[in-house]
Amino acid sequence: MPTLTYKILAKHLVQGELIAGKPITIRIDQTLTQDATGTMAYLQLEAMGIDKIKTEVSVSYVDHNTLQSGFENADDHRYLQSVANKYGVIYSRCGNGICHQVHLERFAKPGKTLLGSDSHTPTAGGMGSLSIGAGGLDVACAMAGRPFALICPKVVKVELLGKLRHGCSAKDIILKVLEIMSVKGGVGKVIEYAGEGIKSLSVPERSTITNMGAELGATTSIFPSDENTREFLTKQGRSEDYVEMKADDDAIYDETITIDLSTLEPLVACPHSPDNIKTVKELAGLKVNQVLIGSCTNSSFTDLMNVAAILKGHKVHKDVSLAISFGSKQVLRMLAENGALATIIASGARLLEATCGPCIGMGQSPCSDAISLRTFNRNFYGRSGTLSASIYLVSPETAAYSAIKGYLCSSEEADYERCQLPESYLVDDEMLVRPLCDDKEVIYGPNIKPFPINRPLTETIDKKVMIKVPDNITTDHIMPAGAKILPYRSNINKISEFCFSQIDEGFAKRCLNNDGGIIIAGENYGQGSSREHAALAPMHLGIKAVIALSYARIHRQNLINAGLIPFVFESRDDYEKIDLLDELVFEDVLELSLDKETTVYNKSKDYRFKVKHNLTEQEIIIIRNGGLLNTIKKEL
Ligand code: MIC
Ligand code: SF4
Repeated sequence: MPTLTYKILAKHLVQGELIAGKPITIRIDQTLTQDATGTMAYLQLEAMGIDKIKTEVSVSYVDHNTLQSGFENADDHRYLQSVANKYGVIYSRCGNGICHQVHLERFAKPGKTLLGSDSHTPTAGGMGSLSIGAGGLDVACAMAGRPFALICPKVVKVELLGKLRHGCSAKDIILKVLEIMSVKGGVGKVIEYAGEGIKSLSVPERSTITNMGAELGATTSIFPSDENTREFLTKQGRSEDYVEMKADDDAIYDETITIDLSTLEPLVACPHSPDNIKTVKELAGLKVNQVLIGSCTNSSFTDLMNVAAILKGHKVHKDVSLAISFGSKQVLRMLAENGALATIIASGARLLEATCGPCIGMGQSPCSDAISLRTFNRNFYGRSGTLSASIYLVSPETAAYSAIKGYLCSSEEADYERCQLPESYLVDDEMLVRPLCDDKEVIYGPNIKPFPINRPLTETIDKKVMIKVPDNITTDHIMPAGAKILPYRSNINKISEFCFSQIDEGFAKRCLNNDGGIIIAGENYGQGSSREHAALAPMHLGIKAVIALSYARIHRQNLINAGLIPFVFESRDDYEKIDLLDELVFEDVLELSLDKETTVYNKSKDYRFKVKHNLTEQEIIIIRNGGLLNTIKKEL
């Protein structure tokens, strides 16, 4: 009776019972890191004192911090290459492609577990791999051979029926799921796709869906592996990696959602949330300034062939800047060789590297008040680098057709044939550097600072509220990215200056003037990325605890790993009553135990309220030690 998720979990279970809601640990077969989270992860790995990684495959990708307007990013790349060589990690050179796209093409395997220091690691779920995003420290631990701790998830079945109509695509399916479930609907759940409808979806299309499943807050999303998976792997020259993986026919799910693909129409996620869904028709005619195609969601060979087919014989509208980034060197080279790239160039599109690029604000910030259509997965406030811009998320087909027209319009009207998988993919692994594990030194640059370590919990917390934020605050609000800030990812002292800067410029200074404090937040605090920096920077600024109505999974774990307690309010009333700079005393925080709540005294307003912590036994130990790295060092 097991679901596909529970079959893979059972095979990898190290501790605990497979009962939804209970803590478990699982063995990790593969890991991936990218450069913006990777430097921290490898500094942490170095601190663990192992000789060589213990996973089947670990790959270090360089795809985020690729704009080199100073020495910092290039120094990070050099460090990553040298440390990968030492510990046995494969290094994917800058230009080889976006981590998730390359991992899908070259490494992901059905039935395996993959842990990645990037929230879109579930991309490989399109292949039938149980792929989970986590903070860099958790990934470092997995590389060192430690099992990964998680809460055993509930499983939601999304049953797909029918076939997509002309002009619709996989992106419209995940936008529909987001409309149904919302950005917090997936917390504590794995989304498992099933039904007749999946037969018409190729692995890259399935991966668009599992990729953007991260925006549901889900632990991960997964498709079964079947003949389409075999076809993709065979065309990638990896037929031996195929195994069939599927749920039992009588599998029992916690929830079921049914979507008839033939009823879908092109959809769009409106500012500033991926679940703010409308139909393209509802917004048709909206004048567009910028169109960006690419990112780990929509940059496969088939996606870009569909784009080329729509652009063929047309010019990009004179008022629109269309820029395209390619998922991988494989995709780019195949388009170059089959002529599609020439079509794209002829249309007037701007060509970008095979990297994340504008998705993480590395260039292409749009003009003031711009309307920007993107095939990406996130349209969080400020992420584009232009605070006044409005970002709309659409399929590659809608994006390409709208770029020609100059306004948002439905790709149902575009004249093109949906592209099928190629005869075979062009396999060239030359940009994957195999590690020699020799004695070559690890090279650090001057911007690479040691990993910050918290202190064990020894005092009662008596601090002021440094910021109070509403529901659905993203890690992009907490620790913004973009070309100006990302070069400091290896330097927590420097990057901390930018903490919350897009919504509260005075936050960092206020923390320094008050010797740290407390963060007050609403529901789904820390949704979005896996960046540990959203926990490390507040910790560095002296934040001792967060009290929120609820948390996103990865951010909650990153807070605990950094030694910060993610307290939970018992009611929204308690949240409402607190104001900026209120002084809060956590009276029995030193007695942290599984069943105990903590009483908080609001000294400024003279009343008490209770907060929960929902920590597991192991998490309590981590908090007491001042974080996961301290705990591991103690164990060693
Ligand atoms: C993102 O899409 O937000 C990122 C940039 O890929 C992050 C990782 C990071 O902040 O480095 C993610 O998704 O985890
Ligand atoms: Fe890169 Fe964007 Fe994907 Fe994050 S979401 S991994 S920034 S392409």
